Amino acid sequence: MSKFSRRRLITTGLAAAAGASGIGVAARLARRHGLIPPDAGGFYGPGEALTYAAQRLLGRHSMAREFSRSQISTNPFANEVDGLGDEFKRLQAGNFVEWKMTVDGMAASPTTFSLAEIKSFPTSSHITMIGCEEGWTYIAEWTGVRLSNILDRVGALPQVRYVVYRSFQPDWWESIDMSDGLHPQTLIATGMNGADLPVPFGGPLRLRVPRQLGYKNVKYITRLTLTDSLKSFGKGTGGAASDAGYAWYAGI
Ligand SMILES: Nc1nc2c(c(=O)[nH]1)N[C@H]1C(S)=C(S)[C@@H](COP(=O)(O)O)O[C@H]1N2
Ligand SMILES: [Mo]
Repeated sequence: MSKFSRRRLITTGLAAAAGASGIGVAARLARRHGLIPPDAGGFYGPGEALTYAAQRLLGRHSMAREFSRSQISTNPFANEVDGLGDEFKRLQAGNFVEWKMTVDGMAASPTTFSLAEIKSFPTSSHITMIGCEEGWTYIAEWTGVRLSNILDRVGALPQVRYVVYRSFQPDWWESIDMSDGLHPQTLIATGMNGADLPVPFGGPLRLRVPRQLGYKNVKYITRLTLTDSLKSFGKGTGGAASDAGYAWYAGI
């Protein structure tokens, strides 16, 4: 079998597997961003390559645990958020109709989306746990748009390795790699427990990455920047938390 036809077999198989689980877009992006083994068609047979890619995208072990509706916390704890300021209050008073999220950097079509546009995209939900490094956790149902969907809309370039996300609060920003960026549970969350995302929990928009600790789940998202290097952001470690000495990868 030629190298090319093996590669096609792998990617068609992946698309089929992903299609079956409803994440075709993520599969297409995964192929583009190289989430297939570098030497697929070399010592990996097509079957193993498919397993590797599927594992990265849909593998059981790579999914954050999901809970049942009856396990949703009745009194979720919102970490204190200080100093959102007058401009935020003005936007909130206007029901956030003026809220914008800009996606820039390595994209074919950098775009600024209004909140209404984001809310018009297909949604996805999961009941997952969020936990702070300080020890407390709660379970909630999160609803929003898959980040992979946004990346697809703006035409994320093949070189993209990280998504840097920024908040209305300038001190809060983080980044994730494409394994989390394209992950089906990673959302731009707009809702929680069946209602609009409350402000204390990050409304109107929050990056929800359930495979990582609370601090990677930045509230009040205003901007996503697609990049192949984290060096030019902050001190170069990839986030406000890691610039301050915490782990950049806060997997749970
Ligand atoms: N913009 C912003 N995002 C933030 C924070 C914050 O203060 N501001 N706190 C972080 C921390 S440390 C944690 S543990 C979680 C807390 O999420 P919760 O308020 O939903 O419990 O949000 C994270 N995202
Ligand atoms: Mo935290």
